[in-house]
Amino acid sequence: MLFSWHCCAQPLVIILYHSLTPEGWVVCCWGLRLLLSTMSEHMQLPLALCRIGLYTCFRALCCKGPPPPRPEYDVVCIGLTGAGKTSLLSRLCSEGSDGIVPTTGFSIKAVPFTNAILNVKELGGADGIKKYWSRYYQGSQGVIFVLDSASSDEELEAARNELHSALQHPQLCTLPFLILANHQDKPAARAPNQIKKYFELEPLARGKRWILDGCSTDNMEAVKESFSQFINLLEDKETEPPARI
Ligand SMILES: Nc1nc2c(ncn2[C@@H]2O[C@H](COP(=O)(O)OP(=O)(O)OP(=O)(O)O)[C@@H](O)[C@H]2O)c(=O)[nH]1
Ligand SMILES: [Mg+2]
Repeated sequence: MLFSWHCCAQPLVIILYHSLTPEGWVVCCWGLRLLLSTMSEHMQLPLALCRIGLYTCFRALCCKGPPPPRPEYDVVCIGLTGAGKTSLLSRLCSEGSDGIVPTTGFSIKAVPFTNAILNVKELGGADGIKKYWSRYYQGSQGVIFVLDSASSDEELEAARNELHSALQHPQLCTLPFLILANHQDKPAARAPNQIKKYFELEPLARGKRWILDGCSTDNMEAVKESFSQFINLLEDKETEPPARI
């Protein structure tokens, strides 16, 4: 190939150089220009496609905008002292559970989930604090009620009364409820179905958005699943699906 180019083209150029008149050179240049423009016309479509492809790749790699913001919901978390509110919320925030002390007053945590962020206001459950719960209900979009499924009958009765008050409170009665029957890892724990019966939730639950799930700090995957269903209820807003207890 190289040999034939040297053999044929080089002498041709030399002959042309020596023999062509100025007019001949003009004709040669014109022919070359025509050849190049014809080539560039044929190349325009593939070049345009390449440009579009490169631009799309560049956009995909470099100009990826921020993900859409997750919706945030303000929810209140109540339940008797020792029910496990702080423990569950701390674990959901990937914080250690060492050194958890009873909540005095209230504490607020932003708990992140894949599709939403819950701004949870936990109200301490000690006797001296419970009476002020209702002062912190305003602005809530949902309620988390945590109870100790292994507590004494007397404590369970107290939890039942608190839940009933919350369900009937004017600022909470229309909101979705997530009821967590915690401490399920303990041998004395009552099953979620027993609690549902004992708490007489069916008559109050009709037509409302409720979830009652058993849980424990030992199985946070199940807790996350309960929260994910609770978030679905929060997202549904006024389109109330049937109660799930
Ligand atoms: N075995 C067991 N212990 C738990 C569970 N959840 C919480 N606890 C323990 O129960 C105790 C009280 O937990 P907290 O998270 O402080 O309870 P709380 O509801 O926040 O209590 P207040 O802040 O006083 O209203 C702690 O010693 C926890 O380790 C659980 O699911 N199983
Ligand atoms: Mg607490």
